[in-house]
Amino acid sequence: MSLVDLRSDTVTRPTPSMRRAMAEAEVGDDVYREDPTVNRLQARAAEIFDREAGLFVPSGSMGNHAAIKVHTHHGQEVICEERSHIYNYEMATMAAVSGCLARTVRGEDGILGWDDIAPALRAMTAERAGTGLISLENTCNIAGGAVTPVELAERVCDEAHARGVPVHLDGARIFNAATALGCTVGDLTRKFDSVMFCLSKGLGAPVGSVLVGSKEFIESARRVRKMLGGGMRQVGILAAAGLIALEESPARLPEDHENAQVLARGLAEIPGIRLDPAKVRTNIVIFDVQETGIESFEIARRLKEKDILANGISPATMRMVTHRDVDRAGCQRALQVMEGILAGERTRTAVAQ
Ligand code: TLP
Repeated sequence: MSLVDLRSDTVTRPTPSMRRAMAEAEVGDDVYREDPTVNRLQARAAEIFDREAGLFVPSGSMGNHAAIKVHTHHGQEVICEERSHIYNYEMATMAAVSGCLARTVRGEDGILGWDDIAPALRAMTAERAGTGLISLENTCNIAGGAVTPVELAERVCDEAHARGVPVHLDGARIFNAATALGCTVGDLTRKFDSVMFCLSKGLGAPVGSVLVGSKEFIESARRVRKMLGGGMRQVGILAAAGLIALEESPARLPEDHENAQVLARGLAEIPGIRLDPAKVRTNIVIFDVQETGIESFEIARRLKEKDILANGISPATMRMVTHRDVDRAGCQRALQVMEGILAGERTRTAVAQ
């Protein structure tokens, strides 16, 4: 039986049409801006997001780093959600590369509104370097793919701009957010100063992310990309897959969201697992396993023995992510295996008592 890989939506393999486009891609040296396929991808991304320019970057992390570096200067603070990717999973780059301090704030379900952010703002004074940037994440990964609504994001941008503070969006999964809200990514991101979105998550490309913003911002981000070692050469072979991901994949995201619902409803019925399926609106399911009596990492190990891959994200919580390479039957099999493992554990503990 084949492996059901629910560790992340980053695990998808390129489709036959992506591989064909990669093989046939027209290429040039992108550091000289001469790769026609990269140029097409950047222009198309800018058009979809209604921005002046786009920049192809090797990873979401590099897109976020470039944005933070351009928007801030050393010693400033970056306001972000406590569970955000830029704070927890990017090798402290905001400190190491941009010299910034994260000022974290907890938002209900990972969603930051202006009322959460306002108390964390710091003006520049004799003792304080001040807030250089606010960064939102939509969907919020570790809060279970939570979706920030348009009005909430726009108010954050308006209030921040009124105070001269730029706002960046880590939109690694912004197409999932737009799918859940039934709007376009343009509608959802119009007021942000910069947006990073990933081609290599729900959209299924093998590599790459795009940063979009004003011409001036993208020019600066291009220099930071080079500084970080992200100046690539005949990279049209990757951009070609990215273009297909961008054009074809958003339409199939509802399927991933429905599969995540199937997982969420099934998991919620298993004794010891806690989650609210109503809160699962996109492709990420985060659940609490504390009452099962087994740590998440051990559950992940036992799942793997049965060809189901999922990640523990803390001893008490696990994550399952749906994507193009896992279907409904795979999700159902994951549920059966999970049920079996936990039922076996309950019997074992009952016998031992
Ligand atoms: N997320 C990965 C892991 O790093 C946790 C995953 O499997 O979900 N922003 C957000 C919200 C992300 O979830 C990720 C990756 C990134 C940025 C970084 O993207 P990459 O991995 O391309 O650097």
